[in-house]
Parts: sequence; C-alpha cells; structure tokens
Amino acid sequence: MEKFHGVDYYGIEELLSDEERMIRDAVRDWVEAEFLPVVTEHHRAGTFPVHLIPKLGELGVFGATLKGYGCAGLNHVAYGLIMQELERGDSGLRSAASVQSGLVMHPIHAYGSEAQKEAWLPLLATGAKVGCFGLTEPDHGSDPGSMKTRARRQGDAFVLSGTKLWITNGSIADVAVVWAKEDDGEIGGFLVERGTPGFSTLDIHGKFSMRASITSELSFQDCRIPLANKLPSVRGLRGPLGCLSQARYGIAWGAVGAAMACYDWALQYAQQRVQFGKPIASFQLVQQKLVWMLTEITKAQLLALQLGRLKDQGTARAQQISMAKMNNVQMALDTARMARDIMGAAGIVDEHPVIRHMLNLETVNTYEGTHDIHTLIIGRDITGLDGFGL
Ligand code: TGC
Ligand code: FAD
Repeated sequence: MEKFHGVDYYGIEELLSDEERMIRDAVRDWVEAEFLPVVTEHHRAGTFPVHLIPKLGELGVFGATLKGYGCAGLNHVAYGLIMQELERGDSGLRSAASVQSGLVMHPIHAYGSEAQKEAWLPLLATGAKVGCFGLTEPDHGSDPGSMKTRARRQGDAFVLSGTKLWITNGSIADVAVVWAKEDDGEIGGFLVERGTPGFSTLDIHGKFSMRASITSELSFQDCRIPLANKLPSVRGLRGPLGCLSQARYGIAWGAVGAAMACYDWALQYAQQRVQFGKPIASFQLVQQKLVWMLTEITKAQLLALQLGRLKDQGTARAQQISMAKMNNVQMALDTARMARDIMGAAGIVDEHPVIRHMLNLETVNTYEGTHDIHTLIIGRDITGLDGFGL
C-alpha cells in the first residue's frame, strides 16, 4: 500500500488552477528561504522583520485581490493560499499582510476618493509604505460600536481625540485607518498620517503571543485631520466591519497554514522519537492524535476553499466568513496544542516552531472577533435572535 505523505489527504491540489498552485508555491519557497531562517531571533527579541516588508511587496501579496493601482488582481482563492503560506511561517507574518491588504488597502480602495487611492495604494502595494487599522479601544473590543474616539468638525478639519489599543504595526505605520464617531454619532473612517501633530504611538511589550509582530497603542490628542483625509464613501459600523470580512477571510486560510506546520512537525517528530523501544508514532494514542489533526485540517482546507470560490462568485456572506474564521482558528489552536503534547518536553522550546504557533494562535482566536463573537454572529443568523445581550 502506498504511504501517504504531506498535508493534502483529499487531493485538494487538483481543485486548484495552475496559477493558484504557482502563486502558493512561490510564497511557500519565499517563506522557507527568507523568513524561516530569521523568525526565531525575531520571536525571541519581540521584533518584526521590517526589512522583509518591501520583499513581500515584490512578491505581490499586498492588496493582491485589488485591481489597478499596482495591485496583482488575483482571485480570492489565490489570496487565501498566500495567507496560508505566510501563516505556515508565522501568524505575525500573515497579520502584517492581512492588515496591509484587508484593513488598509481594502478600505481605501472601497471607500476612498480617487486622490486617496492614487496617493496610497501603489505605495502600500510595493511595501514602500505601511498601514495600520485602528478600531479597538481600551474599553471597547468586541463591541466597537460603542467606541469613544471622536472626530469633531472644526472649519477645514476634523479634530480627532481618543485612544486605539492593540493595533498591529501601529508604530511603524505611515498611515493609520482610524474609525471615530463624528458630530452626529455616526462612525467615519479617517486616514491619519504619521507625524500629524497630536498623533503618537506606544508599543505594547510583555506579549507571550505574536512576539514577532508589532502591537501598539495609538493616541490622538486634538489631532487635526484635513477634510480630504476622510474616507468619503462609507458611514456607520458597516465601514470597519466590511474590512473585517476581508481580513477574517484571510485568517480562515492562514490558520490552516499554521496547523499544517504543526502537524507536519509533530508527524516527523513522532516517527523519529523512540520510547519503549519503538517510534512513538507506532502507539495508538499518538496515531489517534495525528489522525484527528489531519482530519480536521482536511475539513478546514475544504471550508476555506469553498468559501474562496463563493467569494470569487461574489456570493460569500459575512456569516459564512465567521464560520470559517471560528472553525479554522479553533482547529489550528487544538492542533498546535496536540502537536506540542506529542513532542513532550521538546515541544516547549523554540528550536521547533510548534510552541510559537501555539502561542500565536491564542491571539488569532481573539482578534478579528473572538471565537465566541463569531458563534453569536452565526447564532443570530440561523435563529434570527440576538445572543449578544444587547
Ligand atoms: P450589526 O448590527 O451586526 O452591524 C452593524 C452594521 O454593519 C453591517 N455588518 C457588516 N458589514 C460588512 N461586513 C460584516 N462582516 C458585517 N457585519 C455587520 C450590518 O449589516 C449593519 O449595517 P447597517 O447598514 O444595517 O447599519 O452591529 P452590532 O453592533 O450588533 O454587532 C456587532 C458585532 C459584535 C457583530 C461586531 O461589532 C463584531 O464583529 N465585533 C467584533 C469586533 C472585531 O472583530 N474587532 C476586530 C478589530 S480589528 C483586528 O482585530 C485586527 S487584527 C489584525 C491582524 O491580523 O493583525
Ligand atoms: P473583550 O471584548 O473584552 O472580550 C473579552 C471576553 O468576553 C472574550 O472572551 C469575548 O468573547 C467575551 N465577550 C465579549 N462580549 C461578549 C458577549 N456579548 N457574549 C459573550 N461573550 C462575550 N484591533 C484593531 O482594531 N486593530 C488591530 O490591528 C488589532 N490587532 C491586534 C493584535 C493583537 C496581537 C491582539 C491581541 C489584538 C488586536 N486587536 C486589534 C484587537 C482585537 O480585535 C480585540 O482584542 C478583540 O476584538 C477582542 O476585544 P477585547 O480584547 O477587548 O476583548
């Protein structure tokens, strides 16, 4: 009987086009050659390899589904495969690409003026400029609609005041997409450029998760934003939530990549590690764990792929994206914990990537809507009843 190798148990490879496979392989090769050799030192230091940002731009990962403005115009499945391969490296690497693409370039492309698009999109696509997305506040995470940040109209400017917390790439961003309530209480989006008087950032230290990623606080103290920096084509919570749909979609694929890395590693380890005179992979309980991981990864791959095809048809619903984000991240976290367990003591050191993925996935479970918030989004969809306690 032919032995199975790899993490494609159902021949999903055959469901991809040549172009999709080629893009995936190019990103996979790049991550292996350029990112994996440096990730451990960055994880230890709590830094992000910023020198790789322009290289990600050269690879075409930023805003990859957007058309025009120097963007690649790929389909959503190809974009998902890119996210899978980046997160196979590290969730922080995928985060950098998710934020730049889904949370910064998408809102500028979808809600921005022509001048804003021309000014920012080509530079963000190459990685010459970096963006961040400010929605969460110290007192408002799962419930962003209650945000306190205000944008008051004063003459030829908006005056921004408030604080955003837990912002990926906040301190290295050239532009922040910031969501704030205007005078009438409606939410608007604003492009805040680095160096604007009254705008400052502070990095968050002491993280045990997403160490190879920058997470910051953004502070706005009577910060004057020109009228031309307001995103003109959206108002209300659906503005930021529309961006989250893009990023959550990428996470659904990215989580599969992290799980594949953990499964791969644990399988090889179990085949080599000998206890009681036999490879631990020969023990039924270890096999049960490996089989569970591969089965769940396979289901998650199919969920992500079909969601991608729905997105490419233009029929994917936000609630379907919630299901894939919720399921695939939980699956990846469980897989990482199981892989760590299979590796015994060796599983806790960063010589192996498993503990890094496991710790990162605690964040991925929380950001872009916690697992429970997505459960409630789907619960509301299928029952018509609001479980948020509103
Ligand atoms: P609700 O009544 O549900 O919605 C308000 C309006 O928004 C529309 N909408 C959406 N539009 C597009 N995409 C979506 N996913 C949408 N979800 C809702 C909705 O139709 C409505 O539109 P309209 O025109 O009728 O007004 O609002 P709610 O207040 O009841 O519900 C909110 C809830 C809990 C679902 C939502 O606030 C939520 O998703 N909370 C979680 C917050 C969150 O995910 N934060 C993420 C912050 S960014 C981040 O984590 C980046 S991590 C970056 C990295 O990768 O490093
Ligand atoms: P809370 O909302 O306080 O939730 C705490 C707990 O209560 C959770 O378990 C939650 O599920 C539960 N809960 C809340 N409400 C309910 C309810 N109605 N019913 C049942 N349970 C409920 N945000 C940005 O805007 N931009 C970024 O770039 C960004 N990057 C991030 C990077 C990192 C490393 C991290 C950790 C976070 C990032 N975030 C970012 C913030 C992230 O989106 C929030 O942490 C997340 O939305 C949850 O908010 P919270 O942490 O305030 O938790």
